[in-house]
Amino acid sequence: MASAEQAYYIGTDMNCGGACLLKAYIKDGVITRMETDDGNEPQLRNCLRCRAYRQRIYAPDRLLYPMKRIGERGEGKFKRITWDEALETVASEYKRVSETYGPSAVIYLTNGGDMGQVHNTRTIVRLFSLAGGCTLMWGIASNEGWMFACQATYGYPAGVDHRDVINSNLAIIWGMNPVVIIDGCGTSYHLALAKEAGTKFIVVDPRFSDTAALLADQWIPIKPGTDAAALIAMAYVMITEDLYDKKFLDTYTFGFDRYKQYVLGDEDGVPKTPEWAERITGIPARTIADLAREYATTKPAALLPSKSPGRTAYGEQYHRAAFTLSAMTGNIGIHGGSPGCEITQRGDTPRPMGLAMRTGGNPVDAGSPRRKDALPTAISKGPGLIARLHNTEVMDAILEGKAGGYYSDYKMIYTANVNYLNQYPNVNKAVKALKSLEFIAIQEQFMTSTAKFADILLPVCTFFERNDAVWGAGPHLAYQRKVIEPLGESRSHLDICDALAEKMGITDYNDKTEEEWLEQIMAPAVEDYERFKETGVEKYVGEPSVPFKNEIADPANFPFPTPSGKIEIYSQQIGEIETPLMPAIPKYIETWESVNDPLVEKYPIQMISTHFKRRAHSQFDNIPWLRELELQAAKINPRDAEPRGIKSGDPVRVFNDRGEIIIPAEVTQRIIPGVIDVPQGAWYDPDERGVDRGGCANVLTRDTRSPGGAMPSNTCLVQVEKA
Ligand SMILES: Nc1nc2c(c(=O)[nH]1)N[C@H]1C(S)=C(S)[C@@H](COP(=O)(O)OP(=O)(O)OC[C@H]3O[C@@H](n4cnc5c(=O)[nH]c(N)nc54)[C@H](O)[C@@H]3O)O[C@H]1N2
Ligand SMILES: Nc1nc2c(c(=O)[nH]1)N[C@H]1C(S)=C(S)[C@@H](COP(=O)(O)OP(=O)(O)OC[C@H]3O[C@@H](n4cnc5c(=O)[nH]c(N)nc54)[C@H](O)[C@@H]3O)O[C@H]1N2
Ligand SMILES: [Mo]
Repeated sequence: MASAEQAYYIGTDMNCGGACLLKAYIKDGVITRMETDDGNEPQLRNCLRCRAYRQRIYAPDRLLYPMKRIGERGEGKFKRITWDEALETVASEYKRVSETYGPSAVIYLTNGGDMGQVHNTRTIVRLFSLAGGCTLMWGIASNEGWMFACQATYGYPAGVDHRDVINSNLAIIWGMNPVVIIDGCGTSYHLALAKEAGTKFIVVDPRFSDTAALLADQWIPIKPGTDAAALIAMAYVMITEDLYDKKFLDTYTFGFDRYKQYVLGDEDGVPKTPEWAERITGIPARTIADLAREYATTKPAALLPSKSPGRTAYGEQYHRAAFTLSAMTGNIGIHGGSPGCEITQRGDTPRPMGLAMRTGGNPVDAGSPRRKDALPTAISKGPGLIARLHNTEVMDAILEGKAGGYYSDYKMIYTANVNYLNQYPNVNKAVKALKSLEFIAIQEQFMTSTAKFADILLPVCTFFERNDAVWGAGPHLAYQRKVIEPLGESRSHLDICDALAEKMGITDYNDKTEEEWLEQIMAPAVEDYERFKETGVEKYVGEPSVPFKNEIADPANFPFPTPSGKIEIYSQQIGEIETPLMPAIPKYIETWESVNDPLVEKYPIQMISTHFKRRAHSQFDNIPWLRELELQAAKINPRDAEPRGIKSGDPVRVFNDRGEIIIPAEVTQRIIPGVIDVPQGAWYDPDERGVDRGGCANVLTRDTRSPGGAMPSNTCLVQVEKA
């Protein structure tokens, strides 16, 4: 007999940071349709990607069985095998490689994927830690430049609560596009409420983004990678026109005088005037001066810089320059202000939770010396270890090993929750590196560009096929109810780890079931755990949080956790490791591959790679409903397109010394001349000449990091020609 249709609210999660609330209808063990939160305000509505998730779950190309490679690496030819054989192979390869070369020869690669409380990357770190260790990565692809800047300046990272922007009289949205990238569920809704309530919005972005279209009273276009210069020139205007908050600086900050000397040119003979910045940024000097005056004289005002301009060659300088301006205007620690940080769900969350599993301490980390250029007070010590590989240098390390100055020689990788080949710089180098390894195991849901290089493929299920919980920016906590059985032979993340632990002979890996873990984490975090499971969500409706509120209201009892106990405009920690490329005060440093690089003769166009509406990175690129929405195209200004004979829809070659892609052009006034946007995340799809027809931006990006650890994917010169 057919069962009745049932509906459940489910917290979503796929590496966009949204964690919004979906309503799934289930009949006879199948999801029949999906809607979004239609419950109490504030509703946590999904965007188009989650609303199309049904096609992702039931996609014909989902990986449903363990497989082993039968063709060449990268060819994508596989044969179905049993779980037993798959796990046995991974366990014995780990043993062989770690015994032959040492455990650091095994790299565990991971990133976003899903970020539940139970099924997450820690489970594998724990597994390999107990087995003897492995090499881990450091560097958050999204915002390591910001993390570094926060730790140096404030001592810890903090984000703005989107519900507080309504209290701002002026919001400066700097390189941020929440209408598309969500930035925590409900952000664009709260910004729209602020707009209706009279907040003025200024958007600084090389593109007339959807956010600019929706919110901006003024759009200020800027050349990529030059943001620090604009912010520093704004400081110049405030200083020379006496428009800054000296009392705030005296009370709460350290080292402003040194910054002032630099800004005025006492230090290097170059006053950082708006005219100086105009030549660098392309923003007219008058616009910079007006923006400085408006920001300095409107209170409260929120400078809201996103991470994207920080994903440039010296990205941390932009963040530190933004923090300094926020201090100069006294906008830190008050409602409607901002410390110059992005809007983030990692603001003052009402009831923070821990991820479930303790990693147990990774022996490879434990044996590692620290990097000289790591900040001593960084909260997480892992990133400061020499044994860790920066996320942009993994493939170089595989190719070069100890001979190239790396900590180890690398022979095996295990990946989960990452599509490394596609999402990290210099795909062509990565192809070579992956071909050179002895063993590759990939835990995946789809035959991604990275999965094609696997020796063993382990199919992992989606969050609809197991129980978990997520934590979101509503702010809210949401339950992820298992509403259908895992498809095919796919298994949950924790199940795979449990089974692998058994094969590896690790008996003390995990003493709890999924449900026990969940109850342990969630029961203390919610009012009534059973009700939470039933309703699927707990929403918080209190006052918006204010980052650094205590430090500003009561500095004697709440010093900033920096060496001086203050906001360090001059960072003493950076001062101790100072190199010209990592100055102790924020400075403008011209990027490599800038418009003044001699390379512009060959490659005159700056490429940025934005986060795309119809994907979460590479996830959803294969979903037909979403593909209908927008073409993967190189977005180019008519002034660059016309002399090249390029019209919208024409296939164009976008290339540099690192590689070449061919995709259609989209000729648009919505991007400034001299810049193209190739939205990141399209699936790498090389033709017989090795030219990528999928339009993967990372075929072109450079595999290196900023001194502070940012992944500089928005620093990249290319040429564009009609194909
Ligand atoms: N050029 C350029 N490159 C970029 C960026 C850029 O701006 N420009 N942005 C960078 C940023 S900020 C980030 S965060 C990274 C993202 O980089 P990734 O995290 O590698 O990107 P995803 O495409 O989300 O890849 C996650 C993969 O994990 C798989 N997966 C495995 N297990 C699970 C699971 O349990 N659940 C889910 N949902 N998926 C699973 C998914 O199928 C998918 O293939 O990309 C970075 N790369
Ligand atoms: N739809 C969708 N949403 C996502 C993701 C996704 O892949 N798809 N990924 C999620 C993740 S993990 C992350 S980290 C975030 C990323 O969030 P962001 O980093 O904020 O996203 P981007 O689209 O890279 O950039 C935002 C804006 O910055 C502009 N920009 C680029 N370079 C510069 C520059 O040098 N200066 C200035 N001023 N502006 C610049 C771009 O034109 C764009 O409009 O998005 C999250 N949300
Ligand atoms: Mo990210």
